[in-house]
Amino acid sequence: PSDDDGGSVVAERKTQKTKPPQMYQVVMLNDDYTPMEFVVVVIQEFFNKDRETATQIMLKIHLDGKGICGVYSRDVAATKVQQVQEAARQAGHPLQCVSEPVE
Ligand code: TYC
Repeated sequence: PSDDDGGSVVAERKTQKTKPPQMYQVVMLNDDYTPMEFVVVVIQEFFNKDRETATQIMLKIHLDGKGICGVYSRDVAATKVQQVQEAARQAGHPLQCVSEPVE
């Protein structure tokens, strides 16, 4: 028995075949009812931000109407949106977030 594959060699690609995957930003939307503290906790919990960063993002959303909480592959972004929607639903807050392709 031997590890030798018999000498076959897979040619190295000289040009890149695949593009990097489309990334999606998860955008949180402002509303008049969701408590600031709830938004900060959600951003910390689901977007892995420290409290200071989460507070800055929340205030940006509050002032600008929306803000990016993170950028992920399509599936991960969709999961984040679902997690936020479920947490908001459970708490009875109207907090909304969407995912959209970057660029
Ligand atoms: N505007 C809300 C308030 O004044 C706070 C808030 C911030 C709500 C961000 C949603 O995504 C949001 N209580």
